[in-house]
Amino acid sequence: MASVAAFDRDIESSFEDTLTAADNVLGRVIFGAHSGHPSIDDSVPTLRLRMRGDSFIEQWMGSGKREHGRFNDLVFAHDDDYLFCAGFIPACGHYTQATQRTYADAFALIERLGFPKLFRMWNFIPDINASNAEGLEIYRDFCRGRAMAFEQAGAVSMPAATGIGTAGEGVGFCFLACRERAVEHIENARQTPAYDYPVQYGPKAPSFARATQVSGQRETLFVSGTASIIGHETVHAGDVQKQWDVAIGNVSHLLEKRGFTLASLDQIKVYYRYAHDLPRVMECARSTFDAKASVRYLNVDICRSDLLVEIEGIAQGDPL
Ligand code: 3EB
Repeated sequence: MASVAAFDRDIESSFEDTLTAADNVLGRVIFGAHSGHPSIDDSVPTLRLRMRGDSFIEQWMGSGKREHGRFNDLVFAHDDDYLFCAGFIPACGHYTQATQRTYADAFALIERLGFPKLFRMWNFIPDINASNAEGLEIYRDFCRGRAMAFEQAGAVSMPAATGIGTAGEGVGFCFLACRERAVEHIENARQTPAYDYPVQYGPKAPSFARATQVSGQRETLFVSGTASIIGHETVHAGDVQKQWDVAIGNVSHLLEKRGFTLASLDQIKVYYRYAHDLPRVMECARSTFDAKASVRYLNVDICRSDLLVEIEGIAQGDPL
């Protein structure tokens, strides 16, 4: 379609230490001291997440021709190409229904606004390894509601995602979607697709793809939160160095499958469970990633209690 070429622009993100001019910002995530319902600040949808570790602002840049709004509890902004949307589920004893409802709103919104191609989601879940009011792990409770929403939506495919802890109270989430760009969800031969995990990991499997590739002027590969899981099993419980190596092996496999290398990974987030592992994890990152890559470190619980580290990032460019 001729109109597509005119708006052929890649989605770009950056990590900032302070707020910058709002003109072309589609959405912001503030990793800091506070969490709560997202707001629209200066016309920019803004999600605040209370986190331990680095404080920083993730910004998603649009073309400048923005529209913003609210839909039930969701805040959003979009330009001609991309939609950023954020939401929040207050802390509760049972997350299944609230998650299902809020995700259903999100799917209704992308349908209504005409951004059907969901390509990246983040979910920040409080007390992720604790039990809910009925004794089900909160991550599994969340996964059940999310899976029901995907089942009901039918047409929405599961994108690259992160499901991770937060020090805030309530689930904060955000996602990116686009109108008509080619979007491809990718699995990893080393890992069972998360949506096929056996029932031992919870009543409904996690709903996400290992990576999603978006085609624009350049190709962009969004790598999901990736941990030390081979097949469906955690490997190297208790050993952060070995977990790092397996997680990086998983990330490399995905990148190479799409013609990228580890050196092209950027906008990296490293999630680590124990504060005392930070020096080791930073050393691992220094010896793994390109020196110019931006890397932020977040001290949070991870969706399986035996996981110590999880890694996500974005590769952008012309693959080999
Ligand atoms: C795993 O199965 C566990 O729930 O959205 C990575 C990425 C993980 C996303 C999610 C969970 C999620 O690989 C970690």
